[in-house]
Amino acid sequence: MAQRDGITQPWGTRTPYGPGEPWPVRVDSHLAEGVRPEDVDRWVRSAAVLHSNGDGLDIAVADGRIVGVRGRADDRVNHGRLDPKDLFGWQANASPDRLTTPLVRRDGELVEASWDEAMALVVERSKALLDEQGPSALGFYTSGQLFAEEYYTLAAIARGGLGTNHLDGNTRLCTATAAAALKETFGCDGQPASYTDVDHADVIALFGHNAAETQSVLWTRVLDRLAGPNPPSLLCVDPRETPVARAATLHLAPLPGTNLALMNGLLHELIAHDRVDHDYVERHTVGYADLEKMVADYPPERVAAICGLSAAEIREAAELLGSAERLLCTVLQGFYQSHQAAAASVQVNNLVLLRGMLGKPGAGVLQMNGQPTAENTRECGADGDLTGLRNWANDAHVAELAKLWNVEQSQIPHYGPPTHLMQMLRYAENGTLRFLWVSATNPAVSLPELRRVRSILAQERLFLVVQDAFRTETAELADVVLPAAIWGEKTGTFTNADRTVHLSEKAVEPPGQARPDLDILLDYARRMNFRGRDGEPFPQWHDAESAFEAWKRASAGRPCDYSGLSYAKLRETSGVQWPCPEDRPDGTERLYTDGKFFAQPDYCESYGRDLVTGAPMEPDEYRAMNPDGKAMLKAAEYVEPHEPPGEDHPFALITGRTIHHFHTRTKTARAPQLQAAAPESWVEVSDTDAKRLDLHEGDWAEISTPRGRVHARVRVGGIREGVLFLPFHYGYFDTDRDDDRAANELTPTDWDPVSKQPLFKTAAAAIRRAEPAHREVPSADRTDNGVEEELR
Ligand SMILES: Nc1nc2c(c(=O)[nH]1)N[C@H]1C(S)=C(S)[C@@H](COP(=O)(O)OP(=O)(O)OC[C@H]3O[C@@H](n4cnc5c(=O)[nH]c(N)nc54)[C@H](O)[C@@H]3O)O[C@H]1N2
Ligand SMILES: Nc1nc2c(c(=O)[nH]1)N[C@H]1C(S)=C(S)[C@@H](COP(=O)(O)OP(=O)(O)OC[C@H]3O[C@@H](n4cnc5c(=O)[nH]c(N)nc54)[C@H](O)[C@@H]3O)O[C@H]1N2
Ligand SMILES: [Mo]
Repeated sequence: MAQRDGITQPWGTRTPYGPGEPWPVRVDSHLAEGVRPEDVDRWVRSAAVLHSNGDGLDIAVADGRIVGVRGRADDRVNHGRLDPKDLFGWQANASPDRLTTPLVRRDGELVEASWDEAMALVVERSKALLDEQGPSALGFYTSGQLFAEEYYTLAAIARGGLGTNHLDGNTRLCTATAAAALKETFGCDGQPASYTDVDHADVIALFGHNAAETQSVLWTRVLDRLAGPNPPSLLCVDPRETPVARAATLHLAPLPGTNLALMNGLLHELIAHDRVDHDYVERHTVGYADLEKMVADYPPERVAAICGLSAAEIREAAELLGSAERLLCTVLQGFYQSHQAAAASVQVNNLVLLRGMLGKPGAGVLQMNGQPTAENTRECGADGDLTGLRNWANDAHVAELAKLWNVEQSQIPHYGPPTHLMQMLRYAENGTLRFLWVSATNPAVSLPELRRVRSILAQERLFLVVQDAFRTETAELADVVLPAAIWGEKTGTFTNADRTVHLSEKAVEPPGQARPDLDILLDYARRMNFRGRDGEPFPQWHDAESAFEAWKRASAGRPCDYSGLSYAKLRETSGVQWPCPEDRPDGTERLYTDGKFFAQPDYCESYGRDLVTGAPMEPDEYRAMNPDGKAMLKAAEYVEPHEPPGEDHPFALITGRTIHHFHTRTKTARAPQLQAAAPESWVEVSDTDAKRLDLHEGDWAEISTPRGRVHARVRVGGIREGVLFLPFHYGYFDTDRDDDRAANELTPTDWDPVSKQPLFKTAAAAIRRAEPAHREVPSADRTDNGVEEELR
């Protein structure tokens, strides 16, 4: 068992292996200082929650407290390994500033209240609004970080109980584009490939995916392949020189927002050099002629000019992709949060289809997830999706769900498309949405154009409920704050980016009166007196395991079939991939191995959209285009980004992550090692730009866009000329500043027309040297003690 320094050696030591060999086991662990392995009373089964990788781990418990974690050697995802956030993030559970009682707003102040008082307020307001205006007055904004049981329950309550279609998850900011790209190509969500494909691939291409920092254990798997015999070649597409770029055989650094042009150029080259598996394309796809015609207009020279690359680089990349025998592609936020997000991501699907690289070891596409449980938000229908990856536009699917829930079909709103989050904000802004219940997300830091977000959430006429473990920037704006139990304090299941389901068991009691989200939701349902058609209390389940059993029934026969799983099975097997029907209890490693898709018109999750405008296709159109449910090659034309750099704002601003922090840092800033490793925000500037602007490493700079300005310390290098990068992790909770640090002060209110995912990686910005004026600035080399001081 290795107790490595997870901060200075984030990926640990190499355990090299060759193609087709099993990835060796390496068990990582971290115990609190002074705790020895023999002091641990119990090891409790769980998995990692600070990314989407799904690393299997056990929680160490001593004297009723969490005292550490240990990777599980037999887990199919991590073979024992843990990343820095896995190793240290658990300390946040015991943070002294956890929320321990409900809070309600009285005379402008949040004050402590009992559960009865707080829930009574929530229920009174819900009932009053239902009477006054009907269900469209109420909305829910949830997460990619709860458990499947909780999402399924929330979907049932919002749609089957209240009957509102204002329900979305922060998955809208995260993997809405992954889901959209899969629906457009395969007719349905569902990750085609498996992490085990890393073991077999000879070329791995990462599109806008900094896996080294964001899925560090998966990256360890890649590093171990690179260190072994016959290593794969790597292609990295990212405007920054990330650790992935540094390890890559070939690094393309396109201008932000030009992904679609680049993809069209790569497909152009594959077709021009006949790197197409015509037999596969003929048998399993529709749409080839249109795609061929579209990409004919994207020769390397034209694409090079759009993307700020050389034609030779594009040809070289196409050659690498075209000559691969086992090609694995991954896609993440560099595509999903950038201009023409879904259209560009779909072209990666097209790439693997053209090359016939699907459903066999080492070949396929991973349209990645980001959050630990984002897959569950989508499949349970706690976002804009219909429970069980069903199709909103197919009445038979809605009827199926009504039957499962034993409610009238008319109760489930399906008269129009479900409301996506950015639209809900608009409704709140203009006053038609008057109740918003936010669970496990921190929109006052994570949404674009924060000044606007704050003004919407702070409105008197909006009743804001915030359910969190900490008093976040969003909680500060709430009318009622509900204290939640978190990972390690409650039981439930969740599913990672390659469809692996884990059970996470309760290890310790939550602090004070904090309660599991599931209990809070069911309590609300009972107080609202929701009933099924036979008068029975709705939802018909009452705890985690009965919710899981109900969810299994809702998933049966759908692509995300859980019916062969049980808590008992998940206590035995460390990670099972869905679909997992009763006759295949060990799950399914890869989808589409038989060249059959979930795309049949009566079965598919979506009839698709126009990739440029986002206009939905009619059911009849879909049926005519794809009667046999094949994979769909969909083409799209590149159009210019909405906010290109110009005279006043000459830079392209992108935002993203660093290895040590998770999102708005509610957990990682409370883990001393992680906070000390990255205590303060920074801005990446290229060498050339830094010289020209007389900016030096460590200088303070002001970065501004038409929405606002922030200050950050300069880091010189690691990014292409003309581009700036800011991490989005830094809100205000551990500073005395109120509005000049968070990257989202700068980002625009704009979203992808297909997936409705906000574009966090497209903005025009300016930068200049400038000290932040009005406060003390923490230095970059704070010690652990300094960090703890700050949090108190
Ligand atoms: N350490 C850490 N790990 C995490 C998280 C975390 O907060 N911290 N969050 C988790 C979650 S929810 C998510 S969604 C994932 C996200 O994981 P990633 O998508 O890997 O992370 P990002 O840093 O958001 O973006 C990836 C890269 O996109 C590049 N990029 C920006 N604009 C463009 C563009 O126009 N084109 C291209 N090709 N690339 C571009 C950026 O330079 C950046 O390196 O990480 C998960 N894992
Ligand atoms: N500029 C910019 N903005 C971005 C991004 C970007 O790349 N750039 N990325 C976007 C992406 S991909 C994502 S996923 C979002 C993430 O944005 P958020 O979802 O706002 O980020 P988190 O900090 O993870 O917030 C989760 C909250 O849930 C709480 N929590 C944790 N566990 C539980 C639980 O079990 N129950 C309850 N009730 N609460 C819990 C945490 O304390 C925390 O406050 O940010 C998006 N915003
Ligand atoms: Mo995300």
